[in-house]
Amino acid sequence: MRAAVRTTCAYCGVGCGISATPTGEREVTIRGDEAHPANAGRLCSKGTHLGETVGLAGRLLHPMIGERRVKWDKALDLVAKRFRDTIARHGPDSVAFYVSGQLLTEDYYVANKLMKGFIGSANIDTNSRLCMSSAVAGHNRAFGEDVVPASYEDLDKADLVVLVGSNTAWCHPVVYQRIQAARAERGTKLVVIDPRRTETCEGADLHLPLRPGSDVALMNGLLAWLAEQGMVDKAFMESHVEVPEGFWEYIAAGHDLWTTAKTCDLNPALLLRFYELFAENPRTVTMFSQGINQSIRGTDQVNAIINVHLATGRIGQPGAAPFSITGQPNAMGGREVGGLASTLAAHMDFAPGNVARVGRFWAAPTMATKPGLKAVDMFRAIGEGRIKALWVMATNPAVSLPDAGNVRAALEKCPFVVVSDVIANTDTTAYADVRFPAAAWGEKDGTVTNSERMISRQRPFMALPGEAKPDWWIVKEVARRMGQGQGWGSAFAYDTPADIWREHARLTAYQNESRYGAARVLNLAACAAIGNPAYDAMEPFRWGGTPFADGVFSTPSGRARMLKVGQMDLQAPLADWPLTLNTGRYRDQWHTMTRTGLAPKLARHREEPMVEVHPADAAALELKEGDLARVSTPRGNSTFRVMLSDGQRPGEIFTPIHWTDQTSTGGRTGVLARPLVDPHSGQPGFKSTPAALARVETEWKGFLILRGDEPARVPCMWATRIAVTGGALYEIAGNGDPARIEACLPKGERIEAVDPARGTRRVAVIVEGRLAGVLFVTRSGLLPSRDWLIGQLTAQGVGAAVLAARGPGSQPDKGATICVCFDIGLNQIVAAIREQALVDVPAIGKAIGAGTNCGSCRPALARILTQTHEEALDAAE
Ligand SMILES: Nc1nc2c(c(=O)[nH]1)N[C@H]1C(S)=C(S)[C@@H](COP(=O)(O)OP(=O)(O)OC[C@H]3O[C@@H](n4cnc5c(=O)[nH]c(N)nc54)[C@H](O)[C@@H]3O)O[C@H]1N2
Ligand SMILES: Nc1nc2c(c(=O)[nH]1)N[C@H]1C(S)=C(S)[C@@H](COP(=O)(O)OP(=O)(O)OC[C@H]3O[C@@H](n4cnc5c(=O)[nH]c(N)nc54)[C@H](O)[C@@H]3O)O[C@H]1N2
Ligand code: SF4
Ligand SMILES: [Mo]
Repeated sequence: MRAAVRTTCAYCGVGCGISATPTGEREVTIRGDEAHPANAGRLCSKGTHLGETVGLAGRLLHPMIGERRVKWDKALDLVAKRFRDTIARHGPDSVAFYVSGQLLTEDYYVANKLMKGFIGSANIDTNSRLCMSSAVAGHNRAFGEDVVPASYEDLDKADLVVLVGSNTAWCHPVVYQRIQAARAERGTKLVVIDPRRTETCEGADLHLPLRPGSDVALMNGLLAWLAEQGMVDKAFMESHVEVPEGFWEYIAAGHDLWTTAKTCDLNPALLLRFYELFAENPRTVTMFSQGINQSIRGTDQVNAIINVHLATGRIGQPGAAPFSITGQPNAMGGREVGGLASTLAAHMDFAPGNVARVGRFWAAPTMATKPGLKAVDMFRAIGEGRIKALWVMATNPAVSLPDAGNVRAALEKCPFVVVSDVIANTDTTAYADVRFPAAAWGEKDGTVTNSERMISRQRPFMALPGEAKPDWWIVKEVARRMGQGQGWGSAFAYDTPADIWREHARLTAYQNESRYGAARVLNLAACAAIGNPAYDAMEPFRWGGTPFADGVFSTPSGRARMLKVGQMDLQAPLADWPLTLNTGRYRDQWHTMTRTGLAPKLARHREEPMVEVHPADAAALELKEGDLARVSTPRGNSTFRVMLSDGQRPGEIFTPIHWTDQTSTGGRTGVLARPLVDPHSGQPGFKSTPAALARVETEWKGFLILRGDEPARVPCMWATRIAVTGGALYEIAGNGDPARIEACLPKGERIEAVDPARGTRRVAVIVEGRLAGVLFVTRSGLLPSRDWLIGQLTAQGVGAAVLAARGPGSQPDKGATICVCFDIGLNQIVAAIREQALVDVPAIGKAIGAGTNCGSCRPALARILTQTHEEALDAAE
């Protein structure tokens, strides 16, 4: 066994430290790093199961031109030539990079430098545009710099944590556990502000199920009430905050409790309880994410939150801060190097002094002098033919951008598309002229910055497979080729990530003093001369100390700014689109599933893409649990499995963002959202789209289980695929003769059973005593549990009994997996609660183990307990 390598999780912005011990060439044991301050050894379900995702299934291992495998030199030369020619003919703004918060800081830095300093355009934007850009714009407006003035330690010290538009229990589980620990240890109060009753609400003192998009009204209402109670910190405001003309008159008018409750569609007593909690607890952290950012008024929503913190002086103090929690592992690193089209580099914008300074530092021949196109505009420009060469790195825009149907049309039309990815076939690589095989997590080497500005190392513990190369290497090789004969060579002469890191650190410190204008908090001077061994051994550290602790902000006056922000008009439902579509994440999947989709254990929590519907809406539409239904919006439509949920507000439905053409014939949320964006940040309003819902009838339903990891195209209306141990499970439904599905089965010994009365057809294929594939279809009957059959994929001596779908002593259906670590399903948990009269979450843990490892399922266990007890009471009545 090799020594453990300390690295950082591949997924969310919590940035948990991981201790990875390789146990084979592509095998690793994953544990939480107890010495990492972000998680102190804890990991959530996704981090815990990273080991299941490091195999080579589906990996892109060689440079490809079209479907042809080529040498690196050939692919790099072609990309350099096509970009150079396009620029020569149509100018620098005719090319673009679309990058990602899943790049390392070093990768990001090189891509940004190439575009903004050498190509001379700022057409480099990142998927962080879809994620954090409203927070960035809000920070810049309020503080004069994009600084998150909070850390996880503030969560330990706060007396009140307010989660706004954040499903923390699922999306930042380790932070959620930290909040729950603070509740248990010191009675911290927790308020959740979200239109849906998510699992995050299970451990909260108060849930405000507000009308979507009414957050500005809520925050302004809070501010008006605080002002009325004399709770404004006048001394702090006078010394440290600029208040716009007429601000308090504006807040005082029309923001009383009753009007606010009406706008937000909230019970006034509930709202007042929140106001009182806020008043009682000066140590408040307000943590927000996509429910705030992903709105066409996202920036105003961010500033409405910051206003409240400035007015009460709850900033720069222990346990008091507005806290924008980031999504991706390196969303923050991208912001630090300037990877957004609207920023230049190192927290500098495009002011002429900054352009000149960065140009000097880079010795850049052709500096970009103005912001470039933001993601949605960039893809519009591609569709309109204004951008003619595009390079996509570490993101899947054919799935994740709004109006994804038109994004695909744009990619199709674009004369030259390059994609750097770790996976060979994604919805986006389908449009690539050139594919570059990038190094993946576990192979990559560099740094990431988490939500609280903590920089940590990602370290490799596996060799690069095939011909894969780090993203920074690919970019600098293209840069060197593009610059041939123009003297750019020395600007991209990096040998190691440490070379890039030092340069980035030097740039953050370069002329970063108040005599050059307001000094920037981001200053990594201490790292500017770090040696290679020290870089390798670098411990996690947070930059910026406690920002704004001295009340000095990064604006020219040194004062923070309050902004007069108003509630947007909330539209009444439209006749053709009577519902509102909200979109977001599942607990055990990451984005477009290229990674989490490889882990059988993570697949069983939610096996299919579902549309969550309030029971009253479902009744009106004659929809039952488990039906298929089509969600349509002005931009497109897609099919989902119906899931009834009284945690939805009536009139609102929710779909997940994870499914793609690789994993399902339906369930694509990206095609539904409109390309409408916030005017300041350009961030799309993903959380609110007018929609309609209708049942989709199918004549039969069934499932298909296939051994091996080669994906099959199943010719029917509905087919979704998940990884299972030893193969894949497809849930299917359709019309016409289901016999055609048998074409998906492999060749081998075939056994079948047909029941014409129920229209049931069961076919199994056995190869050398092992199950190779099985198809179950029924028109009116029930389908058996898949669990036992899946187990047969890895069993020996399988025979005709397989058609009975259960063996001697086989267990009843476990139900959807709730506890991933111990593979415990809903039905097993309900049975344990009933049979052993369990009363709380620890009791469930003691009885059957659920929730005792990573803890991600504890909120779900709490909910199952309540529901099971309620059902028992109902049954007793
Ligand atoms: N399991 C998992 N975790 C992840 C990710 C993942 O894919 N899977 N992705 C990571 C990334 S990149 C990101 S950006 C984060 C996102 O993390 P979150 O922002 O927590 O996740 P979302 O599910 O997108 O949305 C959060 C909540 O906003 C609510 N919301 C919708 N409209 C409104 C509104 O008008 N007002 C308010 N107050 N709330 C509203 C939604 O109902 C939803 O519950 O998660 C990160 N962590
Ligand atoms: N409707 C709706 N849409 C949304 C959202 C929403 O809430 N609702 N959320 C938005 C948000 S916040 C986000 S962050 C985006 C996420 O959306 P995307 O960024 O499109 O999603 P990912 O699946 O993370 O895409 C990452 C890609 O990079 C590849 N990859 C992984 N590691 C590496 C690497 O090291 N190098 C390279 N070159 N490639 C790599 C993966 O295989 C994958 O293809 O989705 C956005 N879209
Ligand atoms: S909370 Fe989970 S996904 Fe996020 S960094 Fe930690 S282990 Fe990874
Ligand atoms: Mo994100």
